[in-house]
Amino acid sequence: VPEWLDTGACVMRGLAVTHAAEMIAGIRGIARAAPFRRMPTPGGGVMSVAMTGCGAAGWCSDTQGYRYVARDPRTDRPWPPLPDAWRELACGAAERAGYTGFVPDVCLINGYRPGARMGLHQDRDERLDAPVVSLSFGLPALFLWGGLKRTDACRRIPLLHGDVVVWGGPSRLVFHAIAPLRAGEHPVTGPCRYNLTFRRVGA
Ligand code: MD3
Ligand code: FE
Repeated sequence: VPEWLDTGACVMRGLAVTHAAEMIAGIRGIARAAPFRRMPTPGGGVMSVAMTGCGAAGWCSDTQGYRYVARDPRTDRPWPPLPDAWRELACGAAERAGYTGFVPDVCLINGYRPGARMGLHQDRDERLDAPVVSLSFGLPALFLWGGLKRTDACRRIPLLHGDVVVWGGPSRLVFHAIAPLRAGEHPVTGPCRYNLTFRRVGA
C-alpha cells in the first residue's frame, strides 16, 4: 500500500521484509568481491557511510567530484552483477508506485554504523528520467525529505527494516538526508543499517 509523500514519491512499509535475509546474504557476497569503503569527498572529508554496489557501474566520490565508473577503483575489476531477483523486486516496487518499465542497471549499497549520516543532497549523477527505488534493512533511520531548493524545510520520515521508497517524476530532484544513525542491535543485521538504491545509469 503506497503512502504518498509528494507527487511521484511514496513509501511502501515493509514491502521488502520477506526478502531481508536473502538480500542481506547477497550484500555480504557482493562485499566480499567489492568491499565496503568510506569514500573521500571533494571537500576534503571522508564520508561516514560505507559504500559498495553492483551492476553496470558504481558511484564514486573523490577529491575530483562524483561520478559513475564501470570498474571498482579499489580492485580494478568490474562491479559484481546485479542479481536478477533484485532487479525484479525493484521493478515490481516501481510498478506499484506507478512507474512502469523501470529496468535498473545499478544498485548502490550504503552501510551505516551508529553515528553515520548522509548530508543534504540531490541525486543527479544518473538518468533523471528514471525513478529511484530504495530498500532499507536493519536499524531504523530518520530520513529527512526536503524540497527542490536546498533551503526548503524537511519532513522527518522514519525508515524501518523492509521499507521501500520510490521517487521519480516531480520528486526526482528533491533534497534529502539521513540523520546520524542511533546505536542499536537489529536481529538480522546487528549494529548496522543497509540501504540499497536501484537506479538507471545507462541508455
Ligand atoms: C531521494 N540514500 O544513496 S534512500 C543515496 O538511506 C541516499 O542511504 C539514503 O540518499 C539512504 O543517495 C536515502 C531513500 C530516499 C527516499 C526518498 C527520496 C531517497 C530520496 C526522495 C527524493 C530523493
Ligand atoms: Fe540520495
